[in-house]
Amino acid sequence: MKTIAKITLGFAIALSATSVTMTFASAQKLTLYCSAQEDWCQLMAKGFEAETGIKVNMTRKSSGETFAQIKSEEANPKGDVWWGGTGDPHLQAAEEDLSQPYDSPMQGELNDWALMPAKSTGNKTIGIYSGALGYGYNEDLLKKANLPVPACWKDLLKPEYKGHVQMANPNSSGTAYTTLATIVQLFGEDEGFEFMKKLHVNINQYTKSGSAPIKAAGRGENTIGIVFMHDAVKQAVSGFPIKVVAPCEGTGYEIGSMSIIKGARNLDEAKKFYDWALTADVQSRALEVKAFQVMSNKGAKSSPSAPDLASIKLIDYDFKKYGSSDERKRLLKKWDEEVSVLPQ
Ligand code: S7P
Repeated sequence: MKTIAKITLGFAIALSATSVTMTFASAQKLTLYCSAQEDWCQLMAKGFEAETGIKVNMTRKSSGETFAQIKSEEANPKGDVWWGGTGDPHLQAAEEDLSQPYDSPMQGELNDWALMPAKSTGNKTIGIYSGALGYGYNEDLLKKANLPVPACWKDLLKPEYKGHVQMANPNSSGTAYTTLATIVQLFGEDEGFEFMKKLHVNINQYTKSGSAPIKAAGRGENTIGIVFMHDAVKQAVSGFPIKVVAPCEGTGYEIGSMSIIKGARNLDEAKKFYDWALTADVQSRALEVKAFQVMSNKGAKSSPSAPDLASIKLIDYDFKKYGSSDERKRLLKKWDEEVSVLPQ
């Protein structure tokens, strides 16, 4: 009897240990909101899953759209980590208490610029890459339409470019919000909005995603796309007839960022992903998908094809102001009311 009891007890312990293990294993998951390019998002999700066994449920949306989603889920957060996308909406999320602090042990390996968002928000967001804004054009289409080669922001206002320029909508796209904030910082608010109104006349379409205008140019469906320069380089090195322009007046830039969502259901996994995403090895893999941003880890590899930020005339982009909730809302409202409604 004693032996049977012992065996039964042992079996029960083994069973409950198995079910504990199974429960633990099934809890290993991560919901990732990704605002970089789709192929890079896939690479990150699959790479993390393969290395850790943690199941990743990834959704790709533009920066402004992801911000809006996180805001709408505030009472019942569904995402764990928001990776990629321009820094301004990440800063806004931090200010609106939608993200939570994490002091990653990886911070010591990062460039100073990547730590700026962390310092200004009490570690609620951190830089993962940086890149300059500019535009690209399809050389063949430009020649065919007998158009001059543009070199400056103001060139894009020329009447001959009517219907030839594309950019994203700044409400959905971080790239386009960076464009709006850059133009306002370069020319001042009044002149900047006059610029946006004149540009509107030449715009053939406001896309949802920031890089769509240059992808369309690559396919020969659009002539000039206002995008981050690295997104234009990606098209050029992929064999499309795209030329990249760093506008002569100077230009803004992004600090692409990452945040842990407040109330993350899988906090341990979120922190694990966060640390992993900041390693030199993982950041170097960006080159596999031709993502030519400057990475935040000092040891990450870069490509000779990547735009050289040191040789581009960069403005002193005011992240504190243009990443603040009030300013972002105010500028977007003003663009909606004063620019987007104008006839073309
Ligand atoms: O990954 C390329 C990139 O340009 O995409 C991000 C961008 O914000 C996502 O697209 P939206 O403009 O539609 O938000 C940039 O952060 C990044 O450099």
